[in-house]
Amino acid sequence: MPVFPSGVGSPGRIRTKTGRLYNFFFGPNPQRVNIYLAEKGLSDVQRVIFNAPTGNTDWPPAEIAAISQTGSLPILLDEVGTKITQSLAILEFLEDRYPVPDMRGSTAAARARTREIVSVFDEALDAFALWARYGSDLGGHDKSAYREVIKIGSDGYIQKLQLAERMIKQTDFLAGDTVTIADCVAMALLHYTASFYDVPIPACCPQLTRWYDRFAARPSAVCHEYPATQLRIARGLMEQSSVAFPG
Ligand SMILES: N[C@@H](CCC(=O)N[C@@H](CS)C(=O)NCC(=O)O)C(=O)O
Repeated sequence: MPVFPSGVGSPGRIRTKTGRLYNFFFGPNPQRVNIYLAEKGLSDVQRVIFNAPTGNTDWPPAEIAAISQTGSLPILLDEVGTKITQSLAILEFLEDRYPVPDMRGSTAAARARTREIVSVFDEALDAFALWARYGSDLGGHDKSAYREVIKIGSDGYIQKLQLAERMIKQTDFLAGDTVTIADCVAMALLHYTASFYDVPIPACCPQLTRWYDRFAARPSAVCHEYPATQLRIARGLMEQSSVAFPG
């Protein structure tokens, strides 16, 4: 059953202009879009929010199975039936449909910079997902058989954050002086790694840490509760997988 929690994440004004977004309030890909909608101030998208799958529930529900082969969210369906099943494509689509306020950059160079930073955090998520899948008790794998995979994932994650640290400048936001989709993508990832897996931003990334602390205080960055059972198992990924960050 879809849920419609109140507060920051509640569904916007219901109109059919841009169709319907199916999403969770959980996970780095769904949260990219939730943070974006809040920063954009966009209420033209009808939101249908599902409880995060717990592993014990039947997922996907019929409403999602009817439109998706994988059952993975977010999915945006527009008013003429266009279906978009990738979070970054949803952000780009909404930027095309709603150019104001601009959250990509006003010049080709500014847009390229935004996309560069988005790509770095997207790659960081891929590396983190590998680490978490094989290094967390949540994954249920025999960790000793996956030491190399865990190392590739955790090293890759740290290297991408270090790359981001070198790329960002002394600006209020990651790609410049205004909020862009790069902030939404980075915040969704770093909040997830910190608050679900208990993995902090490494000390070698002080600029990124300062940006995170500022952005986390914005209303858009509010995160809803994680499923308690999964959270209990997930916390402490570094200890669970014997990974330490470089000093
Ligand atoms: N590449 C996709 C990935 C989406 C994705 O992995 N969604 C996860 C939540 S983070 C999900 O729906 N998991 C539930 C499932 O697949 O059963 C995107 O960026 O939108």
